[in-house]
Amino acid sequence: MSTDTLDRKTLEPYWMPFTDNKRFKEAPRMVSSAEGMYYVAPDGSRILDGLATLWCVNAGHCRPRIVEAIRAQAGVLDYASSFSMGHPLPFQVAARIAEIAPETMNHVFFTNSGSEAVDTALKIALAYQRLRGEGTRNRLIGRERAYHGVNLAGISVSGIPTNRKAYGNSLLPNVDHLAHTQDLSTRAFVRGQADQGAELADELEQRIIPLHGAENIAAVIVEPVSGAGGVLVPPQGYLQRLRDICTRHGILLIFDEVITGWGRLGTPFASQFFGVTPDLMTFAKGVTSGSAPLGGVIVSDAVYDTFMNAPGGGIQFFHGYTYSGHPLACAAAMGTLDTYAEENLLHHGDGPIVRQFEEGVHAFAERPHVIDARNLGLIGAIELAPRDGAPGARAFEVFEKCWQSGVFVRPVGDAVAFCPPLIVRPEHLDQMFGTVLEVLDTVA
Ligand code: PXG
Ligand code: PLP
Repeated sequence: MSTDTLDRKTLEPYWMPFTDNKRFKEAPRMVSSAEGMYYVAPDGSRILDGLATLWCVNAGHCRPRIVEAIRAQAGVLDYASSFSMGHPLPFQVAARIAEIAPETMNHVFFTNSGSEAVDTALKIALAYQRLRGEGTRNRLIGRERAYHGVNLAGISVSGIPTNRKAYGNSLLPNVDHLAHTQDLSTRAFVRGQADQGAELADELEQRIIPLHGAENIAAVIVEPVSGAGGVLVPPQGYLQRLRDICTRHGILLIFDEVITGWGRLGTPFASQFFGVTPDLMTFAKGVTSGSAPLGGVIVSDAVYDTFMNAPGGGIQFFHGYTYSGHPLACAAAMGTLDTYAEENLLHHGDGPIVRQFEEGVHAFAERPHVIDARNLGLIGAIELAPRDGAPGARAFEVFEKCWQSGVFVRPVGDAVAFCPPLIVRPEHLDQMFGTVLEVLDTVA
C-alpha cells in the first residue's frame, strides 16, 4: 500500500491528537518527506514550515548531523535503561546542556516530552519542599492562558479552558492561577516587550500569597513567553519581579522553556534573554529539533544538592520513565547540539533576520480582521477578531488556505502563530508573510 495516499478505511483507526478527526479524514493534509525549511507533500509540492512544525524543528528538517547520529546509534545500542544502570549518552547530553544552561543550573533529569517534563518539575518542587521540612508547601501556582502539556498535573496549572474543561473537578486540588499579561485595550501592536505591565507580577504577593499563605506554596510555573496560549510576550521587568517575590517567600520558580528554549529568542534559553534565573527549567522539542522524543528538567545546584544531601540512603527521587535517557533520543540530541554549535543557531541574538521578522509581523497592522501583532526573537503572532459565535474559525480558515498555498502557519485560538526554524532566510520570511497577507484578503 502506498504510504502517500491512504484510503478512508486506513485513515479510520488512528485517533489523531488535538485534531478534528472527522474534518481531517474528509480532506487529509499529508506530508511525505521534509528537508530544511520545507515539507514535501505526496503530490510533490513543497510546504514552507512556518512553525518549526510544533515549535520544535529549530535546526530545520532532516539535518545531516542529526540523521547520521540517529542512524549510527540504532545499530550500536538500541536501548538501555537508566534505572541503576547506565550508558554514556545521557551523561554526555546532560553535561552539554549544563554547559549552555544558566550558570547555577547544572543538573538534568530526562523525560520523553514536555508534558512529562512539566509533571516531573512539579514533583521535584513538592519533594524539595518536604525535604527542607516545609511539607505544608503543597500548592502550585500557574497562570491563565498557560500551556504546560496535557498530563493531569500539567493541565491543572495550565490556563487554556478547552484543555481543562472536559475533566471537571478531577484536576489537582491546591492550584491557583495568576492573571495573564495580555491587555489589548492598552497594549496592542507592541514590538517586543511592552514597557508597561511589570506590576502584573505583584498579584502573586498582593493576592495569591495573602490568600493561601506563602508557607503553603511550593512553586510558581510560567512560560517566559506563552506559546500555545497565543504568543504572549511578558512586559519588561515582569519576570524579574516574579523572581524577586518567589525568592522573598521561599517559593520555587519554574520556567517552562519547552518552546522558548533552544535559541528561540536568540539566546540558548529565555532565562538568559531576560536575565532571570529560575530554580527549575523544563525543556523538550528543540533539544532534538523534533527528530526524536526527548524532554527534561534542568535543576539548580541548590535544589539538586538538597536531594543529594538528604539524610538516609537509597534512591533520592522516586521518579523516572522507562525511556528516560533513551539512546536514540540522546543520539538525536547530540547531533542537534552539534548542528546548533556549528551553525551558531543558539546565539543569533537580534540579528537582521530577527528585525525582518519583526517588520513582517507588524506589517499586518491595518490589515483586515487583525486586532494585534506581537513578536519577540523568532516567535510571533497576529490576532484576528473572532467571528460571531465561532471562536477560532477565522484563524483556522487562514491556516487551511495558507496550507493550500504552500505555507504552514498554526492557528492558536484566534491568533495565527509564526515560529520558523532558526535556519530561516529572508526569502522564506517573504514567502511566509506574503502568503498570509494574500490569504487574509480572501477570508470573510
Ligand atoms: N510546555 C509548553 C510551554 C509547551 O509549549 C508542553 C509543555 C508539552 O510538551 P509535549 O512534548 O508534551 O507536547 C508544550 C508543548 C499548540 C501546541 O497548540 C503546543 C504544544 C504542544 C502541542 C500543541 O500550539 N506545546
Ligand atoms: N503502565 C505500566 C503497566 C507499566 O509497567 C509502566 C512502566 O513500567 C508504565 C505504565 C509507565 O511507562 P513509562 O515508564 O514508559 O512512562
